[in-house]
Amino acid sequence: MLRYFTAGESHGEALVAFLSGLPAGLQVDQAFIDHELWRRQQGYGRGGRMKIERDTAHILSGVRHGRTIGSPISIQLENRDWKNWQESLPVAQGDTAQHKPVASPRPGHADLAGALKYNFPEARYVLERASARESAARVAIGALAKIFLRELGVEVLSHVVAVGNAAIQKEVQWELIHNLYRQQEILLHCADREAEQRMKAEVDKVLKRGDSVGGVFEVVAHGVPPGLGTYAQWDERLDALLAAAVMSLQAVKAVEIGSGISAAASPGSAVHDEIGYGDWASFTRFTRTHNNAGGIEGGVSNGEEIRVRGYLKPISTLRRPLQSVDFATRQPVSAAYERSDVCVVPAAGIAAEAMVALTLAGCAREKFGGDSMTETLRNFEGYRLQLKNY
Ligand code: EPS
Repeated sequence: MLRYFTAGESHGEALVAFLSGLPAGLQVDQAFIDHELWRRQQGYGRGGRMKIERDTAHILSGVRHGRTIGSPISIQLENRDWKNWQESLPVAQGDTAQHKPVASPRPGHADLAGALKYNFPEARYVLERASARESAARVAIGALAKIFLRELGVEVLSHVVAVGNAAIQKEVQWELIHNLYRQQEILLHCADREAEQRMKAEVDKVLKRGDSVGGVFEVVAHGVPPGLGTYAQWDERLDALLAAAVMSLQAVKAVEIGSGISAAASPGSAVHDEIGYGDWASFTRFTRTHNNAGGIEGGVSNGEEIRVRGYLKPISTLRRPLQSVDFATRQPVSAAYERSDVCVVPAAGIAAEAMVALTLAGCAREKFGGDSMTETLRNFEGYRLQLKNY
């Protein structure tokens, strides 16, 4: 069973991520993990914080001589900004006069709900953990899930479909998404240059107004074998697992599998992917006319690409804040403002890649088992042979 967990606050000393359940003998590529962390930090519309941070994964356990040993893996990511917060957010009692309260909750943020829930007089501690900074820790262990999946021939990448009103209309093929991965610079992580410029204009527009903007990303998993997830039980359905995993990311408000949203308004004949039989592809001879199902039918992967979209609300910290209430006086005031990003759609897409990779890796661990990579790959090849009977 693959299990994972993160800890750490946005301006604390470090983030920590734990991943338990990978087989022994998997070669760990440190440079790949750091490159994934770099990808998450890119994108037009990020705030000043990204000038401070340069995330690198410090592996503390579970990897020896460059390979997993079957023990839990823990990874630490230093918060470089910590040096600016040591006095105001100490672990020990410290000097309370140095505390930096978040005096009025931001609409859309966890501030108010979190303060009410945990009995805090203001929202500083809420912000610290609710912050999307935490997604860096997920990306670090997501990179390990990707390294594992790569051994099974599965790759997981994302691209940006929309920023505000600027959207890419056509389906983007895997090759184009793969090309994006090789880029040295990430603007808005869109596979279409013209659409990307329109997206940039959307960011510029909100920047000028002191506002923020959301959007849509799509995660594509390529090379996924049929048979991951199951309809046998509600909480084992792959679509349900992916929806929860992607929805759990900060600011995601909706998740779509394949063309799920437009399918609701279309007749069945226009939605379902007709089945044919032809040349041997990587897993079967069965073919499809298109992939509206997003690679999942009945909660089971069907051998097509898995496509999951996440819909992001605009960032809730606004330079021109909305109306709120002062925690102390209960008087109407503007919501708190702290340095912030104005657009994080590309970064959220990278974090979602991690969540999709962790989910698929978990299902693959379930299906193929094994305590060492040798055993896991033998089981995987056995399944592949079994599929050849069709
Ligand atoms: C975030 C606010 C900003 C973002 C941060 C998420 O941080 P700060 O308040 O320190 O400027 O930059 O994102 C990250 C640090 C990151 O690594 O993605 C928030 O409140 O969610």
